[in-house]
Amino acid sequence: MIKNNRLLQALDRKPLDRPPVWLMRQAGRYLPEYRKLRSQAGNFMALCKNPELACEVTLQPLERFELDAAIIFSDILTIPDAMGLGLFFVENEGPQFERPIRTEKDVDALPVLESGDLEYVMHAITRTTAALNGRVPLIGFSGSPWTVATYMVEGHSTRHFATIKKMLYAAPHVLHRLLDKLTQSTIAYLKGQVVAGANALMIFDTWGSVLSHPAYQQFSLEYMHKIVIAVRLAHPDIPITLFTKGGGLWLEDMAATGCQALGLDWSVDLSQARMRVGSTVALQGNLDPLILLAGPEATAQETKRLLAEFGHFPGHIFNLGHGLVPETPIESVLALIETIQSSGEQN
Ligand code: 1CP
Repeated sequence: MIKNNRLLQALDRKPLDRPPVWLMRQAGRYLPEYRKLRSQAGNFMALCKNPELACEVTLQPLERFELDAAIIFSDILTIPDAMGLGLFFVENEGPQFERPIRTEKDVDALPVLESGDLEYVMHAITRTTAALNGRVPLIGFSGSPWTVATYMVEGHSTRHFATIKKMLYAAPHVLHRLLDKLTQSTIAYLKGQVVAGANALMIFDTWGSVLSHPAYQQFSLEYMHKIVIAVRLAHPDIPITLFTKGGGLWLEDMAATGCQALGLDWSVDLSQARMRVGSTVALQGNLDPLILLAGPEATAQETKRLLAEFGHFPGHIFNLGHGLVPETPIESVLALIETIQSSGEQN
């Protein structure tokens, strides 16, 4: 039984006195207690792979702020790591793979995962739901097959996406085969997260917007659609949020997948988005995370503007348009949360 089920009600588009609030990357480097635990663990992946520490990190932001949800501390790259690509993180450079995927042979050799291949994530979820004891819901997540594939094919973070786009245009069947294996693995992974105790799911499609209109439909959306259908078939009540960063032009298409909510980045006008899709899905977003660098007052003001922009309609989950950055002042996060909390008292 979940005591604060504001998030689940908003996902169900039930009327509420104020929107629920949680923040992408709410656990992370802007928190000194996170940095301390990460240095104790040695590195980021060691933290993810230790269920006890992953649970502790997940709960850290909830000790400081009155958040309405927890998101399990993990990463979208756990899948390629478990597929054997040799994931490692270089400080200030992000993720890298020892063995990127470049050829049809590489794709053929990749295994399709079962949830047992990522047991440490399932253990972290079980442990965290026990520790939360119904205080707030726990969100599980994965990357979209396309976004995860960009890292697997490029071998690291990229700005140009030249290697994977060459594969997309020159050998589309190879990319489809890779996306298919990732989709099957992601379905098993997300279903496993629900069985382990996740109360809602989110699919992060950070790099969908680098695709052309038809390529987005074929290489990103279609695979997220398959995931939504398969996960909901196994777990009809689990709400799924799709987030394509920069995907504002495709909101209707995303809503048509049967998902329960869309994540919006800051380029989208909330009231327009609500008019386009608001009666079919809930909307999550969309404060520019960098406004928090301007301090608590600027953050509170912009938060109020967004609350007014959405209006007092059901189906709003307050969040950022992308993750908190390490330089974020903690006072700005506090100001954001307090502004949302007090908006409920005024209603
Ligand atoms: O301590 C550190 O230095 C590691 C920084 C870090 C953190 C805190 C990474 C490495 N991953 C995470 C956690 C994480 N990643 C979560 C935890 C839950 C939360 O609090 O939100 C989630 C949901 C993710 C998802 C993720 N990882 C995405 C999708 C969302 C997004 O931010 O766009 C992506 C693209 C990744 C890959 C990744 N992992 C880490 C980094 C620095 C990156 C991005 C690299 C890049 O920009 O290409």
